[in-house]
Amino acid sequence: MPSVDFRLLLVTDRSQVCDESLSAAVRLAVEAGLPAVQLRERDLPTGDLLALARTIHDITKPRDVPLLINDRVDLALALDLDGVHLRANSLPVSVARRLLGDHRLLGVSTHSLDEVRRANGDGADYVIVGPVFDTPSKRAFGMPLGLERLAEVCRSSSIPVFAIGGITRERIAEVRHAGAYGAAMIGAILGRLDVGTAAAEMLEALRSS
Ligand code: 3NM
Repeated sequence: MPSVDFRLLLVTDRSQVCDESLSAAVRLAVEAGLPAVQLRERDLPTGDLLALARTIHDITKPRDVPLLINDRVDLALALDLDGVHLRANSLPVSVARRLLGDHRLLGVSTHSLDEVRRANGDGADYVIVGPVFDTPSKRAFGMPLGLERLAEVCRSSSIPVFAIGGITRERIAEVRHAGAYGAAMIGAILGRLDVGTAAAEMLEALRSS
């Protein structure tokens, strides 16, 4: 089984990048020490997504930074990526695992205790739990979980839990205190003009939490 040896996961959204291209922003973050990337560009046609994934993989691979891709088991296999991140209505974990093998990471997005327990039972390597705090893209799904629910979820998960949704440098200590293994984020890194500095700040917050 691959190990989840990173505590910070950058989830991509190219629409949030300020100045440069997504791949240029990822390069800055990786050069600043970012340890893992989840490519999540759900609106891109397959050919464009393949090309983007290849460009980003050329940045991450030489630095041994795992690159995971949302949902697309086919592209993970085609490009020999490090793993796949599944949504609730993606392929079941067991099916994805059969296709991907044991040497690739398999993560699952979860939004409740039940979903976290299921992902544990199904053999996922890690879960992302959220939204923990308010975040614009998830308002349609109702109230954020908050820190107490996060703590409850963390207590019942034996695989690493990454908190997502409105995570900032200041909130990293709070989610770690609640039991999260790590943090996943978009805006706090990609939304900054100084992407590299932002990534370094998040890493420092994780190290000191
Ligand atoms: N998934 P930011 S919240 C992509 O709750 C995503 O599953 C979430 O963006 C979930 O770090 C979220 O800018 C958005 O708040 C994360």
